[in-house]
Amino acid sequence: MAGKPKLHYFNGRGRMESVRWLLASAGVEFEEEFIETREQYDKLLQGGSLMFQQVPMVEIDDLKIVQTRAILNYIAGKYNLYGKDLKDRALIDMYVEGATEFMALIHTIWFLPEDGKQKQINIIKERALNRYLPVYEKVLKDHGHDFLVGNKFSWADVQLLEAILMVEEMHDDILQKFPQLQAFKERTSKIPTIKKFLQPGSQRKPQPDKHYVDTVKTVFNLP
Ligand code: IBG
Repeated sequence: MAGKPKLHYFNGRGRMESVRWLLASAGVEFEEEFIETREQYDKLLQGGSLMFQQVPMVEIDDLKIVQTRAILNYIAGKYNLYGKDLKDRALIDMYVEGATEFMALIHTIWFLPEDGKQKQINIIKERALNRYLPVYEKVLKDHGHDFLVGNKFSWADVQLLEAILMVEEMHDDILQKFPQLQAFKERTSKIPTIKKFLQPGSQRKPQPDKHYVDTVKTVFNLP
């Protein structure tokens, strides 16, 4: 039997956090190898397993997969979280991309100077209220199902819950005018695998702190 998937990334959210969410939601145990120093990163580069000289990289089923989207596609397909047919997949892809795009607005914030940070926090609120959250609210309201696609729990639900919890960390009342999303959050947070992931001590990463930001900057020689 193949061993547990092994995740190569920093000890922080970044581009790997959605991979952790998806594996955990699927009930898959995984190991993590954290990059803490430039030497470690150089070793990975020299080993030839980073196809585009980038992380995330995930070892799974004798593959070394890079490119976040490829990693997530593989996991979603393997664990039956990617719909029943191409039409479901098209919907899942759209909802996932929307949530990913929205979370990207949040990911960058930790690397901004203080004055840029507040501006970005305001942009995030505006985009959440006027662009992203209304989409998911409407989808759930229109079809009346518990999950976004095909009346079945999928990768799209995982990605949306991750995005909701992330934006709530900076705007805790953001769901006030979105009753469907409030109910969705309650419901999906109770799914046993997700409930476990949301508990303290899981492999879910906290909001980025100074150590994480400094590590990323040092490893990538960023100013
Ligand atoms: N298209 C790739 C993917 O989706 O996986 C991009 C991967 C990528 O940009 N990786 C960065 C990297 O390895 C680290 S994540 N850069 C080194 C290089 O030489 O390009 C960067 C990131 C963080 C936090 I940290 C939030 C978002 C991105």
